[in-house]
Amino acid sequence: MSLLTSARFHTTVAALAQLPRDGLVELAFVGRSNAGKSTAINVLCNRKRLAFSSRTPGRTQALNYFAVGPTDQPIAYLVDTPGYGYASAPLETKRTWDTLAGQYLQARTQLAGVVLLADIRRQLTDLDRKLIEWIPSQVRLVVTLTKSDKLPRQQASTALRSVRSELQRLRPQSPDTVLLFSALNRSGRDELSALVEEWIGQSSQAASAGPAAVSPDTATPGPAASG
Ligand SMILES: Nc1nc2c(ncn2[C@@H]2O[C@H](COP(=O)(O)OP(=O)(O)OP(=O)(O)O)[C@@H](O)[C@H]2O)c(=O)[nH]1
Ligand SMILES: [Mg+2]
Repeated sequence: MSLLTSARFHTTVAALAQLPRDGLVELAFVGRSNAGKSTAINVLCNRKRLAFSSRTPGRTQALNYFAVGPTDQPIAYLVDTPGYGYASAPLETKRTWDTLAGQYLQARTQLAGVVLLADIRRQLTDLDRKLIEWIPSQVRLVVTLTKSDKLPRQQASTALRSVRSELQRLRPQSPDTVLLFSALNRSGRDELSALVEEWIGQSSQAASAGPAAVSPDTATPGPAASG
């Protein structure tokens, strides 16, 4: 049994003050609304409805925490975040994104890795680029091109190459990964879960025991503000 199949719901965080204070390593799943974040978590954890997915954009409005590891001693959290770039989202929703997900991403010290999901048919958008610029350089990043089942193989490979070179430009110092993913035919699942488990393994050993919190003062407005 892989580590990720032990995932269970832990908590929903609607405001920064509610963030867990146990210092466990966290991996965030981020991306545009409808990119496939919740679906990818379900696929990785081999569960149907652990994280809620929906055809309606903006389904996930808070940070949803899923614990992995032994029940009495979780070792890390997978964090499902609200999508950004939902065109018709009310201003209030966009503000919520900035003050919650945006600040979380920039300042959460126990954040070990970010899984950025992007629909392969759109590749990276301006909001994704802005988000990538925010990710601290020590935080690992994998860009996961979702819904690869929607494109012929050759077009998918072209998209993969183009996102790879773009990412290299955006984060020249970081050993980031780009991969193709499909929830429908499970392609990319093993690669992504191996990567996520590797990050958890490396970071949970290095993680400090003390509580850590994000400081709202250090954050700046996020992609949703302009999206
Ligand atoms: N064909 C196909 N559809 C997918 C794939 N991944 C997700 N979907 C569909 O895309 C829609 C959105 O998926 P979600 O997982 O809810 O997307 P999300 O990024 O969590 O969306 P928000 O929570 O609104 O930000 C759903 O209808 C999924 O079934 C995929 O790999 N292939
Ligand atoms: Mg979701």
